[in-house]
Amino acid sequence: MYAQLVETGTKGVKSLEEMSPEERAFQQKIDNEIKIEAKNWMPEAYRQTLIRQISQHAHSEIVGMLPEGNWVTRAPTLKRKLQLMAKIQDEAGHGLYLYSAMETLGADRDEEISKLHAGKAKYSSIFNYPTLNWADMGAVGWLVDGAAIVNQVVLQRTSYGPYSRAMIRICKEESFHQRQGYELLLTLMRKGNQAQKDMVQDAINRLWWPALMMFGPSDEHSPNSAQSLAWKIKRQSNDELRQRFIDQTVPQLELLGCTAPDPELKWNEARGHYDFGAIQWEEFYEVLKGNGPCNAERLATRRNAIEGGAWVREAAVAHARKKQQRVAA
Ligand code: FAQ
Repeated sequence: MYAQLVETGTKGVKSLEEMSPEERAFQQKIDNEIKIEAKNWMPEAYRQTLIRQISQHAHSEIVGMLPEGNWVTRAPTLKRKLQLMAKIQDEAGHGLYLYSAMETLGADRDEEISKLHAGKAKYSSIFNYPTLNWADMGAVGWLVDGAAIVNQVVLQRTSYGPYSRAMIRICKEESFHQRQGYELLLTLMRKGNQAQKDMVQDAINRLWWPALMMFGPSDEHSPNSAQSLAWKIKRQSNDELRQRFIDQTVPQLELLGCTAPDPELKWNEARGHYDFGAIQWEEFYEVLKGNGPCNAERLATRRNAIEGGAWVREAAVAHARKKQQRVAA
């Protein structure tokens, strides 16, 4: 991949001759699939790229708890409520592993979280959409976790060791999330009344396009991809992963008996892939700028959680100090 990127003169990617001896040794390690660990030398831009991506990923897991949190008190049965709560707790755990992986790069967790709360850090666009009916809980699991898995399965092979190891654990849990979401939708479609079936189609209509946007801008408009692919932080491009997600999701959509809100979605025998319609990138960039339907609400909820929980953290620190003093005495 690296040789290909250099050969094709991909923007911003240095050739081996242009590199310092340290950079060259680093790139050769990457090319030989040797993981980079926290104490190893790394180019500053590699460190910064990882801090950016891992912090955004961690913020996404934490903000991503909110659309589902909206339905915990209204889950239709005890079993569904337990499943939903378990899933949301898993997302919190993913956020914590990822913040820890980010800290191994020298980044400060509180600082990065402050950037999120100040509206300066990104998190996945998908979580700025509302969850309006119960079927959204199935569609989030199936489509949102489904898209997240396609992206994260390849990140298990990312070049930075702590990120790669976090991904291995996260992927196992995401796959349970995807299945519980799909099973929820199948139940509504197979055993539900017409109103429940309509809810499923409505949820798919609203979440389909935002799920495709999760993979990021198309390759030609993705400023970070070339260097991230050369460093094997990313292992496949945004468009390749988006296509894989569509190809594996459409048969599941058909099994549900639902349709996608895309009249151009069609199997292309010659390409061996599904063709699909144009993504509304203006909408994606508006969401990134903070103008999505729920951006303001999501950030306000996170800020309130931190401020409202301050007394708990203070009490925990005071308790720990007292305990330490007792041990020392
Ligand atoms: N939303 O040059 P690229 C989940 C930004 S986890 C917002 O292509 P890159 C689990 C990008 O940051 C979901 N911003 O960037 C769950 C960059 O901005 P910057 C999160 C986006 O990094 C399920 C700019 O656009 N997963 O769902 C988005 O090479 C259910 C240019 O883009 C990850 O974070 C977007 N969708 O590729 C939780 C996976 N796309 O920083 C709860 C790890 C792009 O230059 C419930 N991340 N941008 O100002 C990645 O694989 C990559 O960061 C990409 C973007 C592929 C997301």
